[in-house]
Amino acid sequence: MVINKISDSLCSLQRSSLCSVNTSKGFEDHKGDYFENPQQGFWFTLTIADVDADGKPDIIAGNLGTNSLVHASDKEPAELYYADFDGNGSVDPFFNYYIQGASYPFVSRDELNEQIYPMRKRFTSYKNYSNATMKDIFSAVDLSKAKKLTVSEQNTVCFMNRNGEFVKSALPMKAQISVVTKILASDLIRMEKSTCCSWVIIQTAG
Ligand SMILES: [Ca+2]
Ligand SMILES: [Ca+2]
Repeated sequence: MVINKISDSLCSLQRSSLCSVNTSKGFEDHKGDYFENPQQGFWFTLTIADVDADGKPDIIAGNLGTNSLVHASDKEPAELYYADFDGNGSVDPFFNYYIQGASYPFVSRDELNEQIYPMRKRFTSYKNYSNATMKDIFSAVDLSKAKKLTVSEQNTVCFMNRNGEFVKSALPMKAQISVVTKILASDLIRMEKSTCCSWVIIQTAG
């Protein structure tokens, strides 16, 4: 199926789903119809524009950018484990990302101890927490029971529509300096003569 009308679809901000289709049964996840691989990013905003003026709508997706302590890639994804680890009735989320080949929790020792009180006995000093990974904090059984979200793309990107399949390419470095929360796509130079999008303006969180 070739997408000619993006308005038939809903582009989602869910981390692992970028395209849901409004069907008679409700919205269904159809990303597999349009994307070669799951596109797992920190998606903050999506804009539809015919970037190459071929008559087919393309997708510009705002993301975290690369100027961040957090790094995510296919080989070293950022992960969010969440479960009620201490059984007190509230969900405990733990975000992790890779540093020099090992994935460490984002939270500080103080934040961990505040979230899960019994951890005070396990990590009695900042030093013994400094190199702790998720496997040091939680048992394999606890982690296997937890749910997990994964991010492997942090660039703000453009998905070019190639006969109904969207092919990803990262925007230039200037678009990666911070979180992209808003995107304006328009041909600001030749607006009356062409529908081609020659400019993409982004608004960053900073
Ligand atoms: Ca296009
Ligand atoms: Ca809890």
